[in-house]
Amino acid sequence: SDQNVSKKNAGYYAAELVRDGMVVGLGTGSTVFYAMERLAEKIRDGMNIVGIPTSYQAECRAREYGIPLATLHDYTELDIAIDGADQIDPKGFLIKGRGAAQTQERCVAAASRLFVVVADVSKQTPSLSAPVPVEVIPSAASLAAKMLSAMGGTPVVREGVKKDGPVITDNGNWIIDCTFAEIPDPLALETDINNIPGVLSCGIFAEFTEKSKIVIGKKESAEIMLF
Ligand code: DER
Repeated sequence: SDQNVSKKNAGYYAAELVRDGMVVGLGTGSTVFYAMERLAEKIRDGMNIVGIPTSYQAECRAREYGIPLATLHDYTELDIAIDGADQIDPKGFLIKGRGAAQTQERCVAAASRLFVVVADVSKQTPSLSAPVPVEVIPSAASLAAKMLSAMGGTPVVREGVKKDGPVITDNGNWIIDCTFAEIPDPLALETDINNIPGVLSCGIFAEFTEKSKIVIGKKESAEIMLF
């Protein structure tokens, strides 16, 4: 499909930013898979890199592609991280977490000198409006939902599709998807949500814009988004 071609163009462009010897954060989701596909080719051509996965999905896919893996215990400073997004606003603020991996994604992004976001044009939006995924320890889910409501949100615990009951994250926690009518100050809302007792992290990524490169895949090419 056109969208897959656009995702591939974005992923392949991002993979070209990776140099021999780099430690690379590997994001979660379908767009990053294309970057991994290209990295696998470069590894077969002799490039040496180490990947730090952000989820079981990223880990499993990286192993399939033969990308050598390590953890944040081995490297607390990464050269580059490549990750996807669900929404991107004109200031480069993101909503992530459709894949429920935003907690480890945020750790890997924070550890990386360069944070490369790969997306197709459908992720660009004039203002962030998608539900904000919030990872919370199960015992605090009701308290967190109450506090999110007090912030003007509409919180819903994410239910499994092939599993009855709440989705359980790679870290053993629940996800609350919280919709806000508008998000005038993403950084402020991110900070407020992340400060709720029991919350591990939320899917608003507004703190990495200074070190971000946003790659927008199109049908014929990929372009760096200016913000
Ligand atoms: O869940 C995540 O944070 C993913 O990165 C997601 O936001 C992007 O997934 P996609 O590349 O499959 O759209």
